[in-house]
Amino acid sequence: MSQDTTAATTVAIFCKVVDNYGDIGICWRLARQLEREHGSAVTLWVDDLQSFRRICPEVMADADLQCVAGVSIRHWHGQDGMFSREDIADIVIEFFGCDIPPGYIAAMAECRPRPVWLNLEGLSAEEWVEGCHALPSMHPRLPLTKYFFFPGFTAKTGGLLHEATLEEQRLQFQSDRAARSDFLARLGLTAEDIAALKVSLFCYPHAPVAALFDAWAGNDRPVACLVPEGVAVDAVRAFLGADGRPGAVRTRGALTVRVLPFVPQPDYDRLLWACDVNLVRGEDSFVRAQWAGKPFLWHIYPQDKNLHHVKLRAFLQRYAPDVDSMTAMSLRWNGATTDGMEGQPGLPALWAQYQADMPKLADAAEAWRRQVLANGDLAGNLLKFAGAKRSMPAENEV
Ligand code: TRH
Repeated sequence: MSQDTTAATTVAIFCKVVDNYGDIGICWRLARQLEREHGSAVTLWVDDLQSFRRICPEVMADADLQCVAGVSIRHWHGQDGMFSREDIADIVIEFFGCDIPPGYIAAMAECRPRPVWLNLEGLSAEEWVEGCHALPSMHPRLPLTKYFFFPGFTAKTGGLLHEATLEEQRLQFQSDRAARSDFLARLGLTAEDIAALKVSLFCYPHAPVAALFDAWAGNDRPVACLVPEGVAVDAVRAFLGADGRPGAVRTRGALTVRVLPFVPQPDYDRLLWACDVNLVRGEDSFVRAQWAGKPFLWHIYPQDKNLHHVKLRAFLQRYAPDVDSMTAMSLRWNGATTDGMEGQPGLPALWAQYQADMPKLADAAEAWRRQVLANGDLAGNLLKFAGAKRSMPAENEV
């Protein structure tokens, strides 16, 4: 553990990939930002380098130790028992309660001062989050305290990940028509696709994609649906009449469905900035869509007993609550309502209203971004929190 006060703060992030790309997507974004903007020396421990490689192709899937973008990446696979005091970072972050190695925890307890230990939680707009953010939890045996750090949308939470130059990059890209067209053309889009209403589609397999395709096929203006390889596989195959390989494309009525390659994380941002509407999912793409300044629809990660519908409604109550079509379309997209339920119109009518409200939703996106960023960004808030705890070591050592 670094004792020299002039040395960079060391940060260790532990990430277990539960499924998909959100776990590593969030940890990688946080790691890079801490290194680049705050000069922290970051080690990212991750158990699944294959998933990591999909969002960051520079990552080697078979290296125990590598350095990418200034971040040390360690393949985490049962290295318990090999940690000493010198290995321990000043700030230790476990993502989503991923149980860091007992040997690492034991070495943490040996350090003076003790590291600040945080459990970075999942994102929810529910009110209880404000009461739980920053709560301490004592280790049952060792003199260590772990703090819950919750991302969120209000000043009483840790905020959201947002890089310092993101807004500038987005505005530059969105105001440069040639750069946008070049980017889309490199992904295989034709001039017709670029002129159409461009929708990026990223959702879980149970989304009513086939029904939305039908609605778009009958739309009053052409729609180009851009779907990364591996997403909505069944509906895309049914629409194309073939497997959804990158480059595969088919037009029916007003709708063209085009399969894109799964792109590296920075290009995914550009895709969101270049599209007119973004259908996103999980946590990280959901947050990125909020920074894109465009209308979006969230397909939330499913939970038992439809708990995710509670989370979805909590978000919708905060985000553009006066635009009814956003709520109606979001609930339908997530199976929280069905056609005809609660007097709901069918999906084509819901979409038509949503499309008509897109200018209002673009304004709402800008207002939302300003409102949320007034609370600072997650990486900065996290360092501030850890800094305050480090200056009161006694609290950590009870
Ligand atoms: O992939 P997700 O569904 O991930 C997660 C996990 O399932 C996780 O266990 C769960 O806790 C969480 O959802 C709620 O969705 P998410 O969070 O949007 O992460 C996707 C990441 O993949 C994000 O960092 C953006 C990135 N991405 C690319 O880099 N390129 C692409 O082409 C696409 C489509 C996504």
